[in-house]
Amino acid sequence: MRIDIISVAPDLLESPFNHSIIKRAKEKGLAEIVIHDLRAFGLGNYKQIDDTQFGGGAGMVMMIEPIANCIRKLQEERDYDEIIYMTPDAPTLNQSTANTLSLKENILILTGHYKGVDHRIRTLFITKEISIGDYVLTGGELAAAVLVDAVVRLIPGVIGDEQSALTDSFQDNLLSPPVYTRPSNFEGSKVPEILLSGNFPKIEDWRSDQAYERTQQIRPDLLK
Ligand code: 6GU
Repeated sequence: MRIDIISVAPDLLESPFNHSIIKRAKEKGLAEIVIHDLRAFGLGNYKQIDDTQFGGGAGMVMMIEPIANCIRKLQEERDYDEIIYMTPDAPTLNQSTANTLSLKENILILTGHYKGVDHRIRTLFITKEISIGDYVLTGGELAAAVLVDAVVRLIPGVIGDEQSALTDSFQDNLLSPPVYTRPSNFEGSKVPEILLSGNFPKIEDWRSDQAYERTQQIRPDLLK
C-alpha cells in the first residue's frame, strides 16, 4: 500500500512512522508512506498557504490553490482509491473503516490546520472525511498518524501473528477479554482459575462471556 500525506507540519509525522510496526511494514515493503510539505506549493514569495475567511470571523483558512496544485501533481503519478481529509467535522474513525482502507492500493491524506480548508477542496477533491473523535486537535497530523497506524497494522504480513489483529477489541464490535501472564498468584491476587485449566473450549466460552460483559459495562453503545 502507498500512502501520501499532505501536511503543513511534516516534522510532526516523522517519529510516528519510524517506529515499531509501521517501521517494519515499510522495511518489508508492505507500506510506503510519503509526506509532502504543502508549503512548497504556497503562493508568491512568502509561499502563502492560508488567508482570512470571506464573510469575516476569526481564524485563517487554508487556500484552495496550493492544495489543488499539490493534489493534482500527485495525481499525475498515480490514481488514488481515496483522497481523505482529516477533520473533526466528519464521521468518526472505527475499525470497519480501518479494515476497508487496509485493502486499498493508494491513499492520499490531507491534514488540515487553522480553521480548516476552503470548503471547495472538500467538494471538488475529497472522497472521504474522517475524524478521530469528539475533541479538537491543533492539526490533522496526529489524527493522520492514528489513522495510518490503525490501517497499516491490518495489511497482511505486517503483524507477525496473523491471529492477533483479528482478535483485537472492536473486530467483532466487542471489547477484548482480560489477559494475564505469570505469575499466576501476585501477592494473593490470582489469575482466574479457568485460564489454568487447560480446557480450551471452556476458556473460549469464558473469554466470550467476559468480552460481552465488559462491553455491556464500559461501552454499551457498541451492543446497540
Ligand atoms: Cl481529524 N483533526 C483535528 N484537527 N482535530 C480532530 C480530528 C481531526 N479528529 C478529532 N479531532
